[in-house]
Amino acid sequence: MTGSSLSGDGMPVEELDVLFELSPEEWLLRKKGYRKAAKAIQINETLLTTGNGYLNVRGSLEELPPGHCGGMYLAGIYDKSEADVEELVKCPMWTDVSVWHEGGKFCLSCCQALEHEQVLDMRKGILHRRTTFKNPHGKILTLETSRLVFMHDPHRGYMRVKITPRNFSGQIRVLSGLNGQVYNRGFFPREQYKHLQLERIERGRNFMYLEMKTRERGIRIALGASWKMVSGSAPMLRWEPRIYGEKLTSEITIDAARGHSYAFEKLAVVMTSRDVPEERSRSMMREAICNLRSYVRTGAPVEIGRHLDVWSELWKQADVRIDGDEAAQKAFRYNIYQLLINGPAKPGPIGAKFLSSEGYMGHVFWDTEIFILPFYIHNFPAMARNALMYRFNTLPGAIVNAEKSGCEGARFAWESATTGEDVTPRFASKLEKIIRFIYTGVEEEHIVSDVIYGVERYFRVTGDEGFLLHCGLEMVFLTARYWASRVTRVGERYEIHTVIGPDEFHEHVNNNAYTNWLVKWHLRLAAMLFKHVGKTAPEALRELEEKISLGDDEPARWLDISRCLKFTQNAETGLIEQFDGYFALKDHVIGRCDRSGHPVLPPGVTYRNIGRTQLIKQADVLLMMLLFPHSFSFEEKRANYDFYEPRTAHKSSLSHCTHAMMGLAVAERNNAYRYFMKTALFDLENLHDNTELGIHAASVGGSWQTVIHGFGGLLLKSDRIVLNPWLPKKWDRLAFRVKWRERTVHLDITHTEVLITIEAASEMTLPCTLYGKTYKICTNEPRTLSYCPPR
Ligand code: IFM
Repeated sequence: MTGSSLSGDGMPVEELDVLFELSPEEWLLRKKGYRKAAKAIQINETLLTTGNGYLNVRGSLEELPPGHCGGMYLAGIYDKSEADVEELVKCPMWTDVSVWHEGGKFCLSCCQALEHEQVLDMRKGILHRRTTFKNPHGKILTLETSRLVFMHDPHRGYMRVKITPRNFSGQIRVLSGLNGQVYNRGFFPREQYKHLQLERIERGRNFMYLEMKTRERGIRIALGASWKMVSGSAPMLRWEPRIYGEKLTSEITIDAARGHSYAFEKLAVVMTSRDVPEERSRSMMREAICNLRSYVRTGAPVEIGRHLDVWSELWKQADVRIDGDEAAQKAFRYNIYQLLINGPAKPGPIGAKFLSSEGYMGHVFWDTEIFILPFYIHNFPAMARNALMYRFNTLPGAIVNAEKSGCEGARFAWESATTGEDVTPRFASKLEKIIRFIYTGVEEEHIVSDVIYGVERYFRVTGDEGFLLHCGLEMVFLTARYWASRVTRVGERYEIHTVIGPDEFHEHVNNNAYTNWLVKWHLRLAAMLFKHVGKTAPEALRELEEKISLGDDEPARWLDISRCLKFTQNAETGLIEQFDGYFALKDHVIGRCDRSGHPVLPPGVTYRNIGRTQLIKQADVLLMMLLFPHSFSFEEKRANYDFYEPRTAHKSSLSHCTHAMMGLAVAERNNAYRYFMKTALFDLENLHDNTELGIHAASVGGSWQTVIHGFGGLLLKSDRIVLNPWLPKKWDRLAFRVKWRERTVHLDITHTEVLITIEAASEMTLPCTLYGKTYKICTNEPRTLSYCPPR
């Protein structure tokens, strides 16, 4: 790049170079070399996603080589059209750029890659790429790009492109596009669904505008972009905006000199009709172009500076230092990066694949409340609230679900999208690779209480009374009402029949222990809250009683069902039967793992007959014990861990983190570390061989919980901090901070000491229990506590 050239906004280009400087190696995810296989391309696209939780863009190469599965996803934008059920819509990306010379494109599918690397700078939320192509005619050209989605302004994106012809001079055409020809993957190979139709396509002096509309709900998605050359002294020979159907490009042709670099800049704005008030949504173009203009006026360096400031604040809160274990540190940082680029800035869904792909159709599962939410609760409570507000806002859909299943109250959907009505697909080709009916939407009902578990955990840590009174309570009561109408009376007790527990290998079972335990807890919580709020906020309770026509006898009935709901545990062994009749099934244990460490099913067991065995897909009873750590003794946990762990096939990404944390709870510490590393590397090492379909968000959230709640041993109660840390041998230090009711707790843990500081606006003392011994901690005064870790 030439020295002192100026960008179109009068900003020195060097300023950008400084902003784009790579962070130290520990913050970088490097993907070197190029493999043509579609799967390899798509895995990188998933891993290198950038975003801000409103709009995320897969890390696709700008020229979109054959086999790519590029896409941009916008939080909460679903559409059904011809698909079986509503799905997250793949939107046009604004990052398309390609470089041409003598009619040929520099593309990795047709050129030799003399060098190729993509580098994700996790600290800055920037994706860099450097490729040197040699085309079939021997022409060598280097392409460098840096791109990002702004964290401070979720509607904007930026990309800088630099080209350097290495061994030739001549005309080079640099195309930048917005492409409305995007499709979601269909159910069958090669099947595609088109969810967007063209609404408007315009070009102007230095801008491109594309407006698409979702076919069913008519949500308009507007993309505006400016594309220009910002440095290099080559004469620009031509600038041609072109429209081809649903696609437009802005094409700049330059007369390039060998060895010289030329830089271009793309500024993009994305908004939907949901982001602007109804009366203005008709003139989306005006909204988008005004936004783009003001963005151009401010200029990229200023915007990038703001973006970096926000990232630095995010990491200040969320970073976790693991000293002594570089591999764990780096993998774990990547997981935090994923959580940061998916935090909902507005009330909205967090899907099981985050916004990294249309895998699982972008649907929201229990993964959100049980696995992902704790990170936000402890770091960014406002984002946690936004995730829970999605559930509150979709209560009407949950009411419809309950009605459809012949019950009262509200039933959160197993898979949820726009309205909260169940969108679980009816068929899938599951593990057994045949098309089969999916029962989870009908039977996997523990989700109803999982959501409430998330509400309770949020309230316990944040103390957000406003949310509890105005949203949480209604969720708790309506779902309690659901269970009261769902249970079956059998003699003196209640049972829950025909469900699927977290272990999805066994369908149509009665009295799944996990489900029943959660329902017991849920109904008791509902009755207790009714009593408590009746005293502390009677007015709010009265309003709610009226709103949902709460019957006088309902809370008492909840309590009665809670007490009498079946839950059995062997008094002698402490073992809990996963569901009625489970112990009578054919006993098998996992005897061996394959070369990648995946459990291998015993001879004769297939995914078709596995339901007749005791093998389970993922933690079920153990997860229940993890969620209610104080309800079970060490011996009970140990007995169940010893029984269930060897019978678990870990065919779900949710399983390993649970085993890591339970391993710590039962002194299986080496196992715990092994399970933790699997969780932390789940996508980075493509452990389930499907990372191309998106990030396993539950595993990401689970790795955070394993470090903080597991190794860090932290539990925040409403009135005290509980700590039971244990660090793996090679960890010298674990340091992090969490938010706790308007306070920030800093923890710096070694093998023998905990340095704790509770940062708060006022001076007070707060109890902290470390391995059973309680200390009074004065706020704003660092305090070192010694401990002797268990061996
Ligand atoms: O919610 C999970 C489920 O527990 C196992 N199958 C995948 C779902 C989405 O991650």
